[in-house]
Amino acid sequence: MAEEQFKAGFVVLLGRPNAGKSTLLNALLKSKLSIVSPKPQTTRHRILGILDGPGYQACLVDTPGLIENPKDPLQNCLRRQALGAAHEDPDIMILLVEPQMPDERLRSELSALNRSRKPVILALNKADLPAPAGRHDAVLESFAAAVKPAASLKLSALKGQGIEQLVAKIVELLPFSSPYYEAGQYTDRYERFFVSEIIREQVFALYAQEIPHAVAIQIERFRELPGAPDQIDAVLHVERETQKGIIIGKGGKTLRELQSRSLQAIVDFLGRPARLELWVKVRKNWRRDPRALKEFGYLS
Ligand SMILES: Nc1nc2c(ncn2[C@@H]2O[C@H](COP(=O)(O)OP(=O)(O)OP(=O)(O)O)[C@@H](O)[C@H]2O)c(=O)[nH]1
Ligand SMILES: [Mg+2]
Repeated sequence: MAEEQFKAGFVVLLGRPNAGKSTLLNALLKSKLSIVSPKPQTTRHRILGILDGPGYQACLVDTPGLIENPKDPLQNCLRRQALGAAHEDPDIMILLVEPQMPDERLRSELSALNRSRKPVILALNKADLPAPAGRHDAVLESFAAAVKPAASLKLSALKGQGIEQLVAKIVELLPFSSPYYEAGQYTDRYERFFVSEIIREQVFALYAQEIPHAVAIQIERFRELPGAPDQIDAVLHVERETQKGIIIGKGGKTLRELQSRSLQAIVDFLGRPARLELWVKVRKNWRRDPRALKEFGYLS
């Protein structure tokens, strides 16, 4: 294809925590790249997933949910990451909303965000869930009035409904450009990052309430050994002794469960055998500690 006909650009996914941004990224890529949980504030970094198709390359950026009122420095970091992605002048913004969102503030925030007037695709996610008649259209209309989208659509990232239409819209709106990444490159992050995210996803699945939000993970060692399983050592940092006790569980039972679930998911991801050891350490109030936030990769 002649270079001037190729389309490529950056497409940022924005929305409130829990709107389904990471589920949508995975659905667009037809592969699990970003972790998902029923709890808000799951994603803590921007995550790039590269979607190559005939004549186009869409560089999709998952973001942490836009938190309205950050309550600690970690939440501040998450909010800044999402806003930063919007301010870096993406070619397209996908604004993902939910049927239940009574989001006056989000509407005005988002219309203010789009200073460069790049095309916005307004997408109502979770359209598979029952809602009162007319609710979906009403939500779309109220956001459309604020953000003046180039396109509005309904979809279900979970069920894969409306994804093809969304891809078609993205391709239509992408600018003409040569690709940004080599064909076949799938993301810009290393295995180490995904391994820590896989463990974090299992933490979300296994522990209740606030616990997952109090956990940060560092991969201390990731050794690839010829002819032997990879050796991965990960530290789970928690904020208090009591949380450490909960993570470990009676007689170490819960931590063993976490280790075995995480290892299974890591081996599936890597496609090769691995060994995984987990340690739990207390890093007092790390969510409020700029040094810790920096160390754990949340603050640059
Ligand atoms: N019913 C339904 N549930 C969905 C859909 N998309 C996502 N979910 C669920 O919504 C929850 C949140 O999904 P995520 O993809 O983690 O949401 P997120 O916007 O990335 O959340 P943060 O990372 O916390 O900002 C999960 O339980 C998903 O399974 C959908 O189309 N329909
Ligand atoms: Mg997410």
